[in-house]
Amino acid sequence: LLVFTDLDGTLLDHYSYDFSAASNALSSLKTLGIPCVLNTSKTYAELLELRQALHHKDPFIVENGAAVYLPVNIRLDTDENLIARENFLIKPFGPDRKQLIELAQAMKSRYDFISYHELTPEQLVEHTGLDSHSAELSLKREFTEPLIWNDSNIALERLKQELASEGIKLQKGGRFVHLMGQNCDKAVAMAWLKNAYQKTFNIAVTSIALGDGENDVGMIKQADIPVVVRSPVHVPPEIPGRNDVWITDSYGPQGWSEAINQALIHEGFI
Ligand code: 2M8
Ligand code: MG
Ligand code: MG
Repeated sequence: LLVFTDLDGTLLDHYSYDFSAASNALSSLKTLGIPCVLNTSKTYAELLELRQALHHKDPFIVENGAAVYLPVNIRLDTDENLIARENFLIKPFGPDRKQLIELAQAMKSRYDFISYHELTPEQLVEHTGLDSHSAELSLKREFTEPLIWNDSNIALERLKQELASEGIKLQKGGRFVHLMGQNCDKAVAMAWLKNAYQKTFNIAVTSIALGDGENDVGMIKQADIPVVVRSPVHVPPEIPGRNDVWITDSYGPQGWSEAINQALIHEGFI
């Protein structure tokens, strides 16, 4: 079993970013040796800190699928030249953020939004409820540029069409719309990593994916066990083509534990 999980609104509470309700289920995964891959909109800098708090040792995926980070001690068969950085090997999928910032600047006169690079840590704190240190870590982006979208949904659709021809997409997150590479997706990064595990251990891996938002739909759709974690702020997203989705009763980390425990029973671990 391989777990892929979103963070904000899923493993972390939407408002407080607290994960204590999921601690027991996280320990169960650790005890059973089941990798728990964090698959999030957050940055590498944010993940370094969060992983310490979570005692997390497994691979993780940053900025909405823009890059997979493999801890160097986890040897996976990937047949590719990965980039080495600190204690990790990186598989990037995304364009450089610089290109996205230039694009955002060029769009500025025609659409109403605030781009991440324009935000001060104080404004980000205000918008997200992150503490100021976490806000600074969130600003250290490498592959994506989140936007606070103040324009209409129609304008958003129009911009999506415009960007498609440039290989760029707009991905809705919990609070932001993320400007990013067309080929970057939580689902694509998940498939790459699942494949690496299967190749390395020469077994068919069962995957479970848990998420609460629109940016999680692709990864949930392709999981063997698809889980939508209930959100206190929006209705559960539709997972097209799946009629076997588990929707948790509880919100956020509480719902996450519920689903993990159910999956462990379902897969015969407990
Ligand atoms: C952003 O990500 C969330 C994910 O759903 C969003 O789009 O609202 C990112 O900027 C991330 O780095 C940050 O930690 C998070 C805080 O809510 O917001
Ligand atoms: Mg989320
Ligand atoms: Mg997220």
